[in-house]
Amino acid sequence: MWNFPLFPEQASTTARQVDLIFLVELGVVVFFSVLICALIVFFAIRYRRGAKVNRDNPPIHSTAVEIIWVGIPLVITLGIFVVGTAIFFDIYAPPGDASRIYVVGKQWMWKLKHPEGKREINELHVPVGRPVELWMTSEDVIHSFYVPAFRIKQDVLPGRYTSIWFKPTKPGKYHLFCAEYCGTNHSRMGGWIYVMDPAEYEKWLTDGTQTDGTMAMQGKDLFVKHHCAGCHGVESTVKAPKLEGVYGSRVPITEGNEIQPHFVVADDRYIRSSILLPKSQVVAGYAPVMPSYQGQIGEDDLLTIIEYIKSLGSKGTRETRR
Ligand code: HEC
Ligand SMILES: [Cu+2]
Repeated sequence: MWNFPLFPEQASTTARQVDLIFLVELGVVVFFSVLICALIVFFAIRYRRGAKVNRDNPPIHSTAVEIIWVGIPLVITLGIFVVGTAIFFDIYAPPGDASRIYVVGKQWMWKLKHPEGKREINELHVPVGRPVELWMTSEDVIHSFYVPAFRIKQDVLPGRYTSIWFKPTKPGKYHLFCAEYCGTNHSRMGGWIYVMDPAEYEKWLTDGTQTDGTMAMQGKDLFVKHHCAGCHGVESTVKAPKLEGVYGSRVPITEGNEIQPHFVVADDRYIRSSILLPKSQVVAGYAPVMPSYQGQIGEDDLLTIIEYIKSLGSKGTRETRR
């Protein structure tokens, strides 16, 4: 715009949509404010005391006027509602080809992880023009992931996964903030998003000192380290479900005295709660012998283990193992 930055830069596809609806609303508000103020002034002058105007038979009812002043605002507000809702749904439904970045908020920093294994703190590198889904949770209190230039802001909650996505449109360096007061150093909980040229990004992603492999590979190590493999592994003598193909499948669950199982979809949230609260949803046909890992595995490692379980195959392949 001008040199006086009323708006942060527009650096994502969402930014354009959000600004569009904002400006339309602002325009509507300004238009009606000016119109109403002008009419007030006009009538105040025209019908001021002593003015020689005709005051006989003032109209006290006009159906036409009433229809107009209900109808026009109705159409305008419904229009804003429809467009706003469409944008809202769009912001929360990542496109199929979005790549995931895992985010853990923690007093007072952002920990970010790429599925390729690369870790970052308070910095995120992404390629331009490719949609990115942020899959987020908090290690402690409520935080909020806020990138003004992308016009995205999403609360990051302990004990829950939330997500939002963006598609950067311009290479550059953009501010990242925490937008939820989260304690003493809240104001310093921020960083930068680096939007890079795709080729440069590939280079950034693959060079470096980290050698512990992709997230799935790291997850496999954790799977062994926490003795999950002792029960879920191929050589296990414990009767535990194999995890190949579980991701995205429909899992039969029996609760309490239920005889007929009901089905739940094994998404990230299900797998997380399977690890932390295994007794809350016991797979039909198995004994509730899995120990709870609450307090023993951090959010970071949980995401990493889930990424490993995902890598074991998803939806559809599961039937073959039973
Ligand atoms: C003592 C043996 C044991 C250990 C150790 C164990 N599990 Fe389990 N796990 C089970 C059993 C038995 C079930 C099925 C009953 C249930 O749902 O609790 C299960 C269920 C699951 C499920 C749900 C599977 C499905 O088909 O829906 C997941 C996911 C899972 N475990 C992951 C893990 C992870 C990750 C670890 C390590 C952090 C782990 N388990 C450690 C025995 C174990
Ligand atoms: Cu915070």
